[in-house]
Amino acid sequence: MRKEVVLITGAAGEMGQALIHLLSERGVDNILAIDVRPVPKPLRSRCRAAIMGDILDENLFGRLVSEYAIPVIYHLAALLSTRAEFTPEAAHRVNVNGTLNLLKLAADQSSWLGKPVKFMFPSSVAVYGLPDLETKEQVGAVKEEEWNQPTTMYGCNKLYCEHLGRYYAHYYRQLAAEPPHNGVDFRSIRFPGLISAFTVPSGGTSDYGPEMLHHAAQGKPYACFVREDTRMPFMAMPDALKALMTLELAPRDALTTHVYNVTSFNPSAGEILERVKAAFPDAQVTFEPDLKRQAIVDSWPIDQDDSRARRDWGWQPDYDLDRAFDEYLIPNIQKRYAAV
Ligand code: AKB
Repeated sequence: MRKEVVLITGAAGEMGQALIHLLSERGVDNILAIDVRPVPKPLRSRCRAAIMGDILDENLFGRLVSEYAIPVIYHLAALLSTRAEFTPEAAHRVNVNGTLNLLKLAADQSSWLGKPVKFMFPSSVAVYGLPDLETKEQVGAVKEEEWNQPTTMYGCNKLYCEHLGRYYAHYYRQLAAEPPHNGVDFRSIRFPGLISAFTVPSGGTSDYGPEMLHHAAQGKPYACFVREDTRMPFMAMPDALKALMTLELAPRDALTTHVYNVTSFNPSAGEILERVKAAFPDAQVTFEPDLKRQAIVDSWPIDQDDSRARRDWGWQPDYDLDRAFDEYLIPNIQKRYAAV
């Protein structure tokens, strides 16, 4: 008998680690974690198995098919926006070919299981591309179908993979004698920049928010790579997980699209610094914009319109800016670095 598992790719990444923690706290004891990096030891014991493997490796997929039944996939593995600009072709391989491999796995698994496989896919604010700051200011919160002209490889990859997900959900093998029905139940969320109290992101362009906070908490100076007035949407990690879990559990017939915006607050970099300074008055933060990374954030919207998620599956963040800092980020970060 194949063992039934919940598959998480990118399990050693920021969201992967937080998701393993949350699922295991909720009693999920059959997590199969996959990452090219080792999953941190304390989290490994919360998983049924943790495999160090590459989502581009066909042998890995052979092993998955023969050993496991997989009704739910959280495909979190990706190269983020800044990192992807240094190695765009490698990013395309991981972000697109990797996703294609997972979608194919989901389609195969659904034939084995005789029911749809849930495929949870984090997309990003990076799928939007605004031409200039004036337009960014004017348009405000963007709807899902607006401004889909990303300027980064990562943004292009995420946008295309959303389409691949829709394709696998509705049109995969559409010319076959007996096309599969509802094989892949693809559900995607366009996340804003995420901030966690427990991990620091790497390779992203929204990283200035979390980096500023984590540097200050450790008493390290930080040179912020965007202007003080730079504004984009952010979200505290617990809300990102809440969004993923709520969308996963939503009844299929309540969903009117495969891809949803979610958002919670959108401070400027200067406003993030104000919060950081309120908690760490000695924080040494300077603004030294890197014009190229700045241009990427400038192409992202000031905010995302998440009314569709609110209407279809009752999305509502728990953390506004005050609560995110006062009740989640600052107390947990203080504890985390006091323990080091
Ligand atoms: C990045 O900066 O690349 C990510 C994202 C906004 O998706 N954090």
